[in-house]
Amino acid sequence: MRITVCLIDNRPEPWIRELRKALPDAQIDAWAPGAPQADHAVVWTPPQQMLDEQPRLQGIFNIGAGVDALLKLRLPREAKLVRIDDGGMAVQMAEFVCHALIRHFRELDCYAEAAREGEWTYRRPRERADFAVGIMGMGVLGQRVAKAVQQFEFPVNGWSRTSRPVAGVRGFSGNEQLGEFLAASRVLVCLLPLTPDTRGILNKNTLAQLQSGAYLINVARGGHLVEEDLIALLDAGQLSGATLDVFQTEPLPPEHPFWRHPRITVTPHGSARTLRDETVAQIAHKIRAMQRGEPIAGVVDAARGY
Ligand code: NDP
Ligand code: OXD
Repeated sequence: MRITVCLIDNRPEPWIRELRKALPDAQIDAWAPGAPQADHAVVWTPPQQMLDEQPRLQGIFNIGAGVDALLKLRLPREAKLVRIDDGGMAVQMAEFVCHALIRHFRELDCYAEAAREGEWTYRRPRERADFAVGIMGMGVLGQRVAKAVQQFEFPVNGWSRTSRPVAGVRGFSGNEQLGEFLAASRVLVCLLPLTPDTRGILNKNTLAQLQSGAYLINVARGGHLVEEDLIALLDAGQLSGATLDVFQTEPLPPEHPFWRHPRITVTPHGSARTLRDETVAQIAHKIRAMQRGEPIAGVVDAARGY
């Protein structure tokens, strides 16, 4: 079995070293133009040339959860496209979202500002019942985030494409229930995949349906947010702030207004990083299962877009 590794923006050597340990019988090498035909590929944003030169791939293993970049490419017809399921990202996402939520709810930025002035002042306690958290996308990451948020006793709403009953979460599904979901939420967390149906879903019409003074946490993809609409809603006082981990253009250009907006917190697409050991173990497990002809989890449905 031959595996080719093509990781743009990542050094392939440590991945190859770990993959060789996990799959000692396989021939595993970094992809370069003209590389021999492989059975499987381990990829992150590969060039079209790589896929065109590897028409007999059986599995294309993305080292992340989101496959939006891959689905823009022409893929070998028979290959299964496989995403990472959790792989250590879900707990990171849960801690990141809880941190942003609690920082907003407990007004920790106001305390930090007061401390800089040497002021000993209290903020009035706020009712957590007034801060319902709406999670868009109740998949692997959304469900883990919901569980963590529930631990802090915030009301939780979940929105998905199909109905996903989760204990303690008020569930909404489909476009017909989007308005109701938004109207019931004050803190909005986006954990949707980027697909033709979800591109631009965070816009002036949807964000304006949130409860007054709403807060946005976008940890999914920059393409979900219409960036100028967010700035207009913040400046009009309709939204109270946002934590953004993902952007239309990454890295976020130095002149972008998000960097300097007083109510926007920017992080560099790091809310949940791919962990190499977990990811390699998951990919090796799935490749072995495929060799035995067994079904595997995390196969992307290209027509659905995730
Ligand atoms: P999953 O595929 O497990 O879950 C996706 C969820 O979104 C599902 O609940 C699905 O509904 C729902 N969904 C999809 N399309 C729609 C739609 N049109 N309307 C309503 N709901 C919809 O994905 P993950 O939880 O693993 O990951 C989510 C995204 O998070 C990734 O695609 C990626 O873009 C992003 N991500 C960001 C990271 C970062 O560092 N910032 C790190 C990792 C991931 P249903 O349940 O009905 O199928
Ligand atoms: C992912 C990401 O999709 O890191 O896994 O954004």
